[in-house]
Amino acid sequence: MRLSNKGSALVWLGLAVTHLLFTAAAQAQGVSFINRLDFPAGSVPSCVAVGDFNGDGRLDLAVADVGVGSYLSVLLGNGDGSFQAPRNFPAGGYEPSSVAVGDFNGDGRLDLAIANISSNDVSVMLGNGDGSFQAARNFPAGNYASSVAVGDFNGDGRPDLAVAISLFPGGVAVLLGNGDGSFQAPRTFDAGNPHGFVAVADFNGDGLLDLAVSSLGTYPEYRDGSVSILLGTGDGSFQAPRPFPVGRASGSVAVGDSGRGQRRLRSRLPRRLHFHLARHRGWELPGAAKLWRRGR
Ligand SMILES: [Ca+2]
Ligand SMILES: [Ca+2]
Ligand SMILES: [Ca+2]
Repeated sequence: MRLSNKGSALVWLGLAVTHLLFTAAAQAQGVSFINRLDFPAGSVPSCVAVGDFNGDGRLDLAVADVGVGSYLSVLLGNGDGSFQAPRNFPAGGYEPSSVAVGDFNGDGRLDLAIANISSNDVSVMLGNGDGSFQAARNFPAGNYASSVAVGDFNGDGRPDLAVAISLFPGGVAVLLGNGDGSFQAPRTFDAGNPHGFVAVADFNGDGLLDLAVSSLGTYPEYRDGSVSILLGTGDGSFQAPRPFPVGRASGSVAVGDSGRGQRRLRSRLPRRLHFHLARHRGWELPGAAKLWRRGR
């Protein structure tokens, strides 16, 4: 039952995020989309990342599957908007909920980092450059590793990982990369309230990467959701979180240069990088409530 509830919440969340972001972008830019195309991608797809994993110049998809089996599915792109049947790889952890792309060993081939909620770690799958991936290697991250993002936080040219840690004591775990596909032990930074998603950008324009972490707010009402900004210092550490209230629960956060009609917090943030917030009702679902009640 727990798997089903969690999967439902994550899928609902993904759909809500996609709908809000694309609707806002379409309204702002006057664009439209062709009818959607559906492709199978595992039992409970929870997160998707994009990259050219076989080097044919066509973008492919990597999909974390939080369902039974804990797979990472790769759908090679045909270059015309369609994708081949998924090829499943063991994600290396239990209940992978998030996937991010980077070249973690510097061989020019894209690799994957996967946040595993129930094994509290990040698994790294090095790419072979042909669309396949080597067996996952795991690195501890923290309780309920729910989201992962990639950036070079200490400026050594090696990609690092930021992982949202959703259960006590919570925070954002930063795993500095060694450049060979391995990562150092996590260093966890306070990020405010319980939180589930992390995004990377330079929010204050100092050339150093910062973190944006969304928070659902406080159980059981979830009316005090927020997004916290953790400014990067450039050495792999981050300043104390600065929260920006967003009202009801904020489940996911993405970063973009805002345009008219898009949801943003322009008055509270410098420069032109703002948030696109996905506020949703998903956490009112019984399954979602159980998801976040766990461990309290
Ligand atoms: Ca490709
Ligand atoms: Ca690589
Ligand atoms: Ca680095």
